[in-house]
Amino acid sequence: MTSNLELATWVEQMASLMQPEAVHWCDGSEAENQTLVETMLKDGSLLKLNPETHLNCYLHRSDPSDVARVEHLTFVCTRNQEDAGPNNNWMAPEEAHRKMDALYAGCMRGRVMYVIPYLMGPYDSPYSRAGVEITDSPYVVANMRIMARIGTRALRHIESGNSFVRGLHSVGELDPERRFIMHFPEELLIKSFGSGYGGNALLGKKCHALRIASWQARTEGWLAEHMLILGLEDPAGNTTYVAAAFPSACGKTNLAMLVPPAAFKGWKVWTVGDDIAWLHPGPDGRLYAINPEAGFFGVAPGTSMKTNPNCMSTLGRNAIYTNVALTPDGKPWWEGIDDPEPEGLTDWQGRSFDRSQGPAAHPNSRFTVSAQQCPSYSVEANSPGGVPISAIIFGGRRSSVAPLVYEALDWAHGVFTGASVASETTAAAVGQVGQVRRDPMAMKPFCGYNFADYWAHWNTLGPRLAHPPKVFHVNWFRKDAEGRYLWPGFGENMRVLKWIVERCAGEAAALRTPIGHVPDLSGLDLAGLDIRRNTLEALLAVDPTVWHREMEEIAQYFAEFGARVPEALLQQVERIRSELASQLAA
Ligand code: OXD
Ligand code: MN
Repeated sequence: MTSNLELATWVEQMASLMQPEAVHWCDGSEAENQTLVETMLKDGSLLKLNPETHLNCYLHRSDPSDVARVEHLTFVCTRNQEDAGPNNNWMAPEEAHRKMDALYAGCMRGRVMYVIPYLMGPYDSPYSRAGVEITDSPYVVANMRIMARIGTRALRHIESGNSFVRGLHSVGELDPERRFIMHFPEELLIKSFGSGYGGNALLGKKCHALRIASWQARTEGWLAEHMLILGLEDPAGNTTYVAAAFPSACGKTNLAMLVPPAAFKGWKVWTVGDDIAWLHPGPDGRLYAINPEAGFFGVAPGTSMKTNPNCMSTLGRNAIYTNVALTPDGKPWWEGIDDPEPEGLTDWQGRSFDRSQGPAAHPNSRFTVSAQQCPSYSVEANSPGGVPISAIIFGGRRSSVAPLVYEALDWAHGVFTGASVASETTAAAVGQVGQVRRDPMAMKPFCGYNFADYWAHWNTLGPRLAHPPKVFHVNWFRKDAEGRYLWPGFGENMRVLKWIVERCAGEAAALRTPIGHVPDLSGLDLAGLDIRRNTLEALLAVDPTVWHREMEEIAQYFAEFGARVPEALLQQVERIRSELASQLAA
């Protein structure tokens, strides 16, 4: 099935371990997809949605115990435990292989083994990387077909001598007690068992494009990041590209597809990616970004014509919905969608909806859809050389502490700013929601090696760039004493993006604080926005007492990484602490 001996041998070995009934090499064609869809419609793992409103769209209901990434069951298996770092669960490679191979033995009896060659990144880009996922889930194949560039062309890429990441996946029996997602970065290998859910099963995404790629990026001098990429076009037609890292379910898809408010005539936002960016130093000393993915695997609840009209227009056809609710006329429905809750709703588990049993759509319910369908998809999104990044934005979900936006003083301070990001947890991962945790660069669940080494790697990158991006931090989620959001968010975030772009051009007023430059009250363009002055002051406030405590917590967090923490980060802690102390003493 392939002229690549290494690949052919591996597939043969895996087939003899897993003993499938048949082996199918995916070509990525429409005909193949139709056959898979038919199979899934027949066995009930897909339901056809109303073709009049949702042409070629399907609903999948996952096992109720398998609805999110399982961080506690996700491991990085390096020879040396220190290399995985305190930020990862670790298991010795031999033990992990033994465990996984025991689970894999005979696991595909009576099932088809699908072999999916895929490419992460645009065709013909020197930055793109190949992988091959072996899976027994037709649902995974159908999703991978949207999220990555799969099939014959990817296989040719591998056959022409390019290396590839190997990914093994079986849904097993979907038993939460027999579920593991293992990474072997030194072997460019992923082994996943027991889950059919997105990030655990679509191995091109988090497992390859973040965990394995971040490891490769460190050894090769680039960055693999949990970032959206967007282009901001001004009325004169100049486009500035920014990359922005936010933890899961904090609005990356909404920001990537933002529609500017009416007062911003002539401004446009172009979407390059909504979840992952691969960043490479370019020949001109700027940082260039590609989106390794080809589709969006977005969180459905909260998505509406008000919050994300571009996304809603993307979703009407050729989409797979997972764990959303179903209306009696066969349409997908979720909390926060425009249409009011209809009579006779079926919830995400296929039960007649009863509010006392929880929300109708699972809070981490998703859509999978091709980026090509997005009205704001950038013409540069498939550019082999990527787009030049002028600003990097870090963000978290903080109801207090962090101001709406601030700009780091320089690259080293920017790395500190990213490394100290904290955010309240969401439903994207199994576990308690709403807990503040440190999520450096929004990579806590995704960095495939020791965070201390990762920060050191970030530190080396800026000085290699003649024109490094400026670094910012934003927080759309600050609340008042009554728990109400201070900032309207969504399209209004354009005002913050504009300030960022102006700062990159050396314009826009700002005040220097110990944590960075915060907009002057006159610095943000508030035309057409009804916001009180005291609300704005509360949004932009940097309280030295609160930040003094925050710095304590950051210092404690860094201490968890021991002597490996870069000195440059500790110097930032000292500088900010001493500036805050002088403010408090004054
Ligand atoms: C995702 C996530 O699916 O971050 O993108 O959980
Ligand atoms: Mn994500």
